[in-house]
Amino acid sequence: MASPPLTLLSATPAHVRVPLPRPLAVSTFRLPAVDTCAVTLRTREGLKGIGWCFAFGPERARALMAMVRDLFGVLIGKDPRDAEANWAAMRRSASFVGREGLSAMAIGALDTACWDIAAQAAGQPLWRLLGGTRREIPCYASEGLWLNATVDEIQEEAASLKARGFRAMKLRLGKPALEEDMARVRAVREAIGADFPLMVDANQGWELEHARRACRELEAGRLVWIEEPVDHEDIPGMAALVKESATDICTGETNYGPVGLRNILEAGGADVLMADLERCAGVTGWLRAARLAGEFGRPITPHLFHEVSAHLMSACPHAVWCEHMPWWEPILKEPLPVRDGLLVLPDKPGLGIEFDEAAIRRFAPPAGG
Ligand code: SMN
Ligand code: MG
Repeated sequence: MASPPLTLLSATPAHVRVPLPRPLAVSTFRLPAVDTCAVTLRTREGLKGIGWCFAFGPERARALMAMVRDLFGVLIGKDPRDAEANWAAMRRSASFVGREGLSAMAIGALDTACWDIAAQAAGQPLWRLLGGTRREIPCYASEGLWLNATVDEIQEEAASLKARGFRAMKLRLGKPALEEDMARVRAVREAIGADFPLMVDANQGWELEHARRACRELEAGRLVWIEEPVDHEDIPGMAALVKESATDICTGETNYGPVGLRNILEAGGADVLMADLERCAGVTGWLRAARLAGEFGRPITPHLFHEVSAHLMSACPHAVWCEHMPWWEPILKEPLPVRDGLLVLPDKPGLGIEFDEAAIRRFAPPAGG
């Protein structure tokens, strides 16, 4: 029996300036708050789905809102379950201004909200709709160990993340002197022990020759991976490091799917491919990236958005280590729980999360501000 139709009726984007516990810094940028465009999609039949995207700064969040409104013009009246066709139509429509950048991010939020609705309509959590089998997803703590914290502070933070039950964590590197970075790795290792899984992220802050030296010296740190050692467009540089480094190189979060990620894989520019939900233009694009990584025999790991990414990992046996970044918990009714260091996927249909509308209003920046 054919399932009854679903018809997309409206998209409501909201600008939310989500506060951070404290301003953070990595080697290449600072972030005082997370300017987010939170999107709610509604169908004529009364279903509601959510997605969100973010860019650095309030003006860019407003630009995202405009892109979401504009691209919803492609979706209105469509069935949200026609994911591939809707995704392709939105990307075609964005061709003139470019399918990457803000277009991809806006498409990502809309596509994610469509999948939320599709899974609700099927009466299944998204992970199960996608054929997922894993219910508990390994994750690493990523909120913390920032570059603007002192060595003492990161040592304390590392100990406390471990005490909270996390089974892995990520440290930001990219201080001007390599010796400073090495001291930070040693301090964290002292706090968590030699065998505890530890990733590092240089956030594209190194020149290639510096990265070469760093990769050699960091071998002693027994790291899970070294992330974005050089500029994300320097794919030959990444590929050289993949060949030379004893530690795995992880990259991809800043590159856009599907073209950008294919370029990395074809050049051998990543041991582990990191795919970002919004730069892949949502669930549809992320799953494509995962298939591509599989074809190249590479593991995939998601960037941010763990409330969505964990569902996708469930359906991808070659997906490793979900990044746990609780930035958006203040605007959600309930966080995705971490139990014994594992993200526990919900039983509820859809994504299983909802926006806290009162929080969305509370964190809305003043009009015109
Ligand atoms: C990162 C990305 C975006 C904002 C802050 C930090 C970092 C990560 O590269 O991988 O989490
Ligand atoms: Mg990173």
